[in-house]
Amino acid sequence: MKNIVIFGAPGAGKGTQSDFIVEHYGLTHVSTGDLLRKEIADQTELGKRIKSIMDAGQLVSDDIVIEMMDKAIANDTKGMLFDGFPRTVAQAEVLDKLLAKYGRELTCMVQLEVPKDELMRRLLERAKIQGRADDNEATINNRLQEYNSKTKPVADYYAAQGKQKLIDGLGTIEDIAARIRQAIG
Ligand code: B4P
Repeated sequence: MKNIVIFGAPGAGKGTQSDFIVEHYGLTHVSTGDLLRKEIADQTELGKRIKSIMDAGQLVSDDIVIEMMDKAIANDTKGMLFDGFPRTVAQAEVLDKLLAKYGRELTCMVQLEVPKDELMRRLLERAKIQGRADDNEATINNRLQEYNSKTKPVADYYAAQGKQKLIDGLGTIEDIAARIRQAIG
């Protein structure tokens, strides 16, 4: 059973490539961003608390996303693709413990590498199409800062475990999908 993390800066193509990976390997896709946006759309108590945090481009607290992930792993039988999680080293450490709790381990972490100007271009392009509240220049800059200070160290965590697969995230969506399949095997 494969359990894979897809990792990269905002706009690196995590959500986009997730569709190809879950289809190819028959995995359950879990996106913390999608789960959190659903809480906001449904106007739950949690959604009301996290809306301003996400609109500002900051990370939601570890406790909230960890609880969501525990439930998602408990309900899964196929193997999972984690999209947007872990985003801090604390989340990465908990993911290892949660997988062990359910008798699993992480297969690998796929890291999409994309330069900053291209990240900005993609997210501003998406803003025109989808109008996501956090896809504007000021918020994108905050998200990139959060990524550099809190999320980037997660890459070293997986490199130290020998589980990091570095992927060039520039090119057509299909070419990148093929590179990922080759790296995962
Ligand atoms: P996410 O939903 O994970 O948003 P994201 O980082 O922007 O990635 P996304 O998957 O949507 O975009 P993609 O790169 O595929 O997180 C949003 C917020 O939720 C965070 O800021 C945070 O507040 C909160 N959050 C989520 N997880 C959390 C956690 N674990 N802990 C704490 N807080 C958390 O694609 C971007 C665009 O690029 C798309 O429009 C796509 O069409 C385009 N694109 C993709 N590949 C391309 C290519 N090859 N060429 C050209 N364009 C491409």
